[in-house]
Amino acid sequence: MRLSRYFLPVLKENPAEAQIVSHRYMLRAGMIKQQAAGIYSWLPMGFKVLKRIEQIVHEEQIRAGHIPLLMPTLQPADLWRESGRYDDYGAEMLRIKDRHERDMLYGPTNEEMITDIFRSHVNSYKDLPLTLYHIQWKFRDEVRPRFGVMRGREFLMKDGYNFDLTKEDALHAYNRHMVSYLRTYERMGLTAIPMRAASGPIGGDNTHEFLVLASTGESEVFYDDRVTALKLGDREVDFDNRAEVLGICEEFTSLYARTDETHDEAAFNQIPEAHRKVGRGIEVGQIFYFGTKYSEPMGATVVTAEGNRVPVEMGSHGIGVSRLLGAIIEASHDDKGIIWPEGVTPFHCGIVNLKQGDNATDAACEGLYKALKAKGLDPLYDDRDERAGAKFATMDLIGLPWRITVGPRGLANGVVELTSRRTGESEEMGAEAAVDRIAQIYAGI
Ligand code: 5CA
Repeated sequence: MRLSRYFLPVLKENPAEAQIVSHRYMLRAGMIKQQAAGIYSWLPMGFKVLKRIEQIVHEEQIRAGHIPLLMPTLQPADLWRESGRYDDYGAEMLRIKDRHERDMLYGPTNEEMITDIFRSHVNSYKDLPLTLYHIQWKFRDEVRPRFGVMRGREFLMKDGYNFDLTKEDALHAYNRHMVSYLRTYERMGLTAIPMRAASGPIGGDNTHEFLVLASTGESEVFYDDRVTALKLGDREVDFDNRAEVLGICEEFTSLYARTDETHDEAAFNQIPEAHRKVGRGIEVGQIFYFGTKYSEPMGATVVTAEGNRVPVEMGSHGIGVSRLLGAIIEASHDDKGIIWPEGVTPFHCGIVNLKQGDNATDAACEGLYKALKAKGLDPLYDDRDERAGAKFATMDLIGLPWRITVGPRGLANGVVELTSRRTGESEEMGAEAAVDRIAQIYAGI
């Protein structure tokens, strides 16, 4: 993309309404625009990152054997009357009447609807196990929408639902979600710690939240800091192998890590003092096992091998897709702007032309731009007629992990400059070598 033809409405001033750094940088970098409290338009660069995050979520869900579908945002109230949650949900639910005076709602989550789909089409234990998920907009009329996309009213969530014959099978589905989430967050450059949590309106007693440590997080967390060193890495996981999946879950949950809702001071005090930490975290996902809480009242049953009809065992599993943009920025920025991890960056690298209009630098930049694209990369070429300082400031703000700077002095020596946004270190090399280096960096991502 050429910046001169893109739509990147960067703000020079700090927006007064933004209290935390991720909100400030998302507004300044022209990623989002607020349309009403907690409701945002996703401008092109924000939309691009949102799509990258969605793509990672899809890949990791599919890797774990889960199946994507798409349910609507609007739901009939009658489904929620069947589960008993229509009245329970309270003011957080946006209730709507259609022209026939039928009660509708904008879905805050989809347990009822997926249970309805299941009961309409599945009848036999032979069709289990089954895990269906979608990535869809939700609406929760939060009392205090704040911090930009972090606590929105309209927000994008991945929500998945498992259907199993036995509790044991459903717990395996729970564990499968835990492992797939660990890899999902790692690919986004995040350390998200699974912490024992409380279930709230979703129900059930088995639940973990995934928290990214950040001083601006809304949850108070208590943990053994050795938990932050655990990594899944590129370990191959056989998601059908229960012992292997359980082993990974045990490894990641054996150290103390809890939110304030489940905190146990006595157990916490057993941690050696040097590792005992109290901090704050951003909740980027939550998994639940709740058995037959929805299947029983809604009649989602299967016939067993013995010919008995039983309600299915279920759980639900959510990732805050739009919230993740804020969480990633909270975890990865400096005083100049965002520092995107390679896994989610909107463009793979930036090209800064220090002397727009100069035949040699223009030609070198064009050559780089085409060579990067020919390798399947997605560069952002700053071809505006702007001062170098302004171009650097924009690149730093929008946070592309790599920048290639092209100027007449370097070109005279046959070199361009490759700079890491994270370390600030620069290296001079030939244009071709720079293209190869960028291609190599992204080859494994
Ligand atoms: N049905 C279950 C799991 S599918 C569910 O709704 N879980 S949840 O309530 O925990 O939401 C899942 C994730 O969505 C949360 O972990 C959080 O990351 C994100 N989320 C929840 N509320 C908001 C909000 N108001 N703004 C942005 N993200 C949110």
